[in-house]
Amino acid sequence: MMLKGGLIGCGFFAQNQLHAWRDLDGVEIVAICDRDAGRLNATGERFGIGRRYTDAAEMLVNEALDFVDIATTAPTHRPLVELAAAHGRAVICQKPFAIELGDAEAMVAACAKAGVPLMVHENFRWQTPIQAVRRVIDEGAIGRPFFGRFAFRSGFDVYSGQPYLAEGERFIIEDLGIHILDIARFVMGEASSIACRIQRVNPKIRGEDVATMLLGHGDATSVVDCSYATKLPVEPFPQTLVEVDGDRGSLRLVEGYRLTVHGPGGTRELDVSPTLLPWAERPWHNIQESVQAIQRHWVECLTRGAEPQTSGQDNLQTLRLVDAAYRSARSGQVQHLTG
Ligand code: NAD
Ligand code: 89V
Repeated sequence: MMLKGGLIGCGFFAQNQLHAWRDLDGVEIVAICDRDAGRLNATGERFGIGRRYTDAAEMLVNEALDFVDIATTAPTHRPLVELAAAHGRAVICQKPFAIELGDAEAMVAACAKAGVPLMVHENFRWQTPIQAVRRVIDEGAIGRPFFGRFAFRSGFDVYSGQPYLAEGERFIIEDLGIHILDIARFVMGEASSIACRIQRVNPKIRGEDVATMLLGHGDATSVVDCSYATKLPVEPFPQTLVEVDGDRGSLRLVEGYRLTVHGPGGTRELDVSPTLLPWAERPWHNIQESVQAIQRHWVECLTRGAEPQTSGQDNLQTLRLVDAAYRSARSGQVQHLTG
């Protein structure tokens, strides 16, 4: 069966999603939409997609879609997700799913009421090195994790490709920390508390570009630290470096996609480099490969009727951490999560 999708938002990141869709079996993007006709047509020409709309509502009325892929920025997510749900279409929505938790809860409720699957495009956990870390833990190679560190420290210029990142009152937790918090949940399990400090080092941007967070995951602890103000001799963008200590060993994922696993059986060095897909470019290839992986997961879930890993419901928990991190940074108090 060939699933038919319609993509809304033909901007910077959607190009990766369209490349990935084109290379996946069993799925085809049959229509695209952007309210900017120039971007719409340039993207349509690039990917050979003739059915083009500047109005999402019109696309939903005219096209027989199995799903809608929303690749716009957060302020438009809720109206677009609700539109897709009202038409009974399955939905993928880019991160950040919402800025306000209430909007995220409303989207989850709208899709549940319409009986349509909803997945947040939270792709960082699908990166090859992160999957390798989780596999090592699942195999029991280091025993029960009691400490984790998830570090994304970089000086890469993200602002030229995504100018809006420099303009918002909030920046690094909302845009990037959200991925790293999701990785911490994926590796260490659900978090029950968070404390956070933020800094703005780059005076040319509006929001915070450094965030340091301490999480409790039951008995285990993790540190999630993010920075776009870190100048290093070798620029690691977009790698998340990981340390996990378990009661029988440890793992270290270091720059250059090298994973060292130490346990009762000895020490192993693994190369966990992402594949450079034919359409990808360094250093983005790590993220680009994860886009293909999460979209493959979506096709498998829709085909089997299974719940995607990063369903809307699941992503509420990551968003609660983001929200609590900002509250902690404001108040100086540890925030405890429920639910
Ligand atoms: P962008 O501004 O380059 O593109 C968004 C596009 O959506 C624009 O072309 C705009 O005209 C269009 N649009 C907005 N509202 C619309 C509407 N109602 N109907 C039709 N078109 C509409 O943004 P971007 O940098 O591509 O980011 C998009 C999203 O992707 C953001 O939420 C961002 O956080 C996310 N993102 C995710 C990753 C990742 O690894 N998952 C990486 C980068 C960006
Ligand atoms: O993945 C993202 O959401 C991007 C970036 C890696 C630049 O932070 O915005």
